[in-house]
Amino acid sequence: MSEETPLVYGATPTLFRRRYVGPGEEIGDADVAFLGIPWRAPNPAGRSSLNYEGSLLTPTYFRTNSTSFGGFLPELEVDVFDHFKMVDLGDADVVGDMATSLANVEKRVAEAIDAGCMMVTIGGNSGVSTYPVLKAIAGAASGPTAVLNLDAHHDNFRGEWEEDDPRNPRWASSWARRILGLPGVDPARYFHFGLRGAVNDKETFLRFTERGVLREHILTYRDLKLARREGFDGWAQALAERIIEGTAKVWICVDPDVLNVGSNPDFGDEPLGPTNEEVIELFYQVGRLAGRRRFGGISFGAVPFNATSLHYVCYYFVLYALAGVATADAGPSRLQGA
Ligand SMILES: [Mn+2]
Repeated sequence: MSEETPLVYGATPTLFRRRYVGPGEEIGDADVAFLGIPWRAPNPAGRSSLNYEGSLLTPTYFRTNSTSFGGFLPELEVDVFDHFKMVDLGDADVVGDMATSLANVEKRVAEAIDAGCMMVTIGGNSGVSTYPVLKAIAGAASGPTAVLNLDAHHDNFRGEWEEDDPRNPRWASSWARRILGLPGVDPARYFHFGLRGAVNDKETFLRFTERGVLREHILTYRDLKLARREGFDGWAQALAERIIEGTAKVWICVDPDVLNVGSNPDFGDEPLGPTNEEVIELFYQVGRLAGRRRFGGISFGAVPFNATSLHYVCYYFVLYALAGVATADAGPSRLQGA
């Protein structure tokens, strides 16, 4: 680790103190590119503005909280940054006009993909921080792209973004359906893990299946419960195999409300969710099976800026997914049986 901390803007450090690459600058031989996407969804009536207005601040806080983290995971004996060079691209320009914001995000991601990078992104809310990221990844892939989306909620209301009221865009409640029409995204390769609870309505499954998603790819708490009974690690590996089979790329997306309400002290939304440990294992397995060629990236939406312990959890998600990629085909999972 260099002695001097690279800075994004003012005294804000880069993620994990990696090299900063501003707009138009050379990405060079980086393997992983991080991009902040500070877009806020309009907060719905009756819900806390922290997850909406507050998420504008998340990329900056996420970077600042990361400075004590390196890339070495003693429990795997893998240093992610020995395998992969990561750069921080700063934040995408999110502006008042939706089409411009989407294009700005897509351009930064496409440049990094062109340079051969896997992506790590953080919003902001889902929608602007997810749709154009996946668009760029899937658009550059040589075949179909699979999606592994972790969310307690469907986020799949009908309607396209061009139909939104510009002053009240509906991305946060619609993005998971909107991505299914992106070129290169195969709805039959969309996997949703952790869906549960009564925020979801009766048409939750229908709005996915009518767009080509397979019902058996929507994994609820009932699947998680069965997985625990038969052994979560083996189940996660089998799921990762199903996701990766026949795909050119895989992209992971995380809404942190997927985590069980007791998972960390700073944030919780719903009970009956996966634990941090279970999500970490799943991402590690997906990384291992995808490998460098097929791992497209991992994106986070709706992470509150002040949920510091949740940020720490997200670093594990990133580092374990990348550790999986780094040790792809290196033999059996080191977590299994541990
Ligand atoms: Mn959610």
